[in-house]
Amino acid sequence: MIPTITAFERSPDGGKGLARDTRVRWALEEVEKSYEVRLVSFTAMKEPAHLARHPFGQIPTYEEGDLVLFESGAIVLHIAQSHAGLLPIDANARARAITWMFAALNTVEPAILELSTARLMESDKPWTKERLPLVMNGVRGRLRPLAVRLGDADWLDGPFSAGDLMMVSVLLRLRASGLLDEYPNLAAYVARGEARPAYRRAFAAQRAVNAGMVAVG
Ligand code: GTB
Repeated sequence: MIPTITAFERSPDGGKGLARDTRVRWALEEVEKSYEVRLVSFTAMKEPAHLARHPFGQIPTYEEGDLVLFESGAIVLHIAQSHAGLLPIDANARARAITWMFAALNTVEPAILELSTARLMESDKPWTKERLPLVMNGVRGRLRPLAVRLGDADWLDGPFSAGDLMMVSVLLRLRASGLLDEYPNLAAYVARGEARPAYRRAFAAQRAVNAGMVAVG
């Protein structure tokens, strides 16, 4: 069965791949599963038909037969658990890969989101000049230990896994801030993720939807 995901009809980033449908597309590409995309406008996202798929009126969602999922982490985990290639067979290694998915979403992404909010939504506020360095240090507080743990390995725990897919997807959002460049091994890690053929196909697919649109990020 071919799943259908939802994505922005017009992504505010103009096709830089920063919206969360990209990580779902990437997971599907890694496991070589075809998919269809339903593009939704900001208005349609808040209408009953989409709210039935996603209670918070957001993208991405995932539909496959009777199954309807929301939350990019849950969707990527479902794809990884139901296809070979994104999670190790060994139970302990599998649990560790899932741990890295949660670390990306619960420990690293919140600090990065705070920075995006400060840079994009609060840039005109009088207190942003003072607050921004604190928020940037908050991100460094996550990147530093991550860089130490990664060391000179290619991936976080053995072969590439859904944990890396999620961590790279989260770190990608830092590019414009320059913070990633302070940690050369993390910058190389992200570049390795982006160089994967599956990521390139996912990026190209979302880019094809958004090409020519004006970016905000
Ligand atoms: N926790 C949820 C998940 O992981 O799936 C969060 C989903 C989410 O934030 N979705 C966003 C959305 O639908 C799109 S990805 N927003 C519309 C709304 O809430 O009304 C977040 C996002 C949006 C835009 C950019 N950008 O332009 O750079 C980057 C990321």
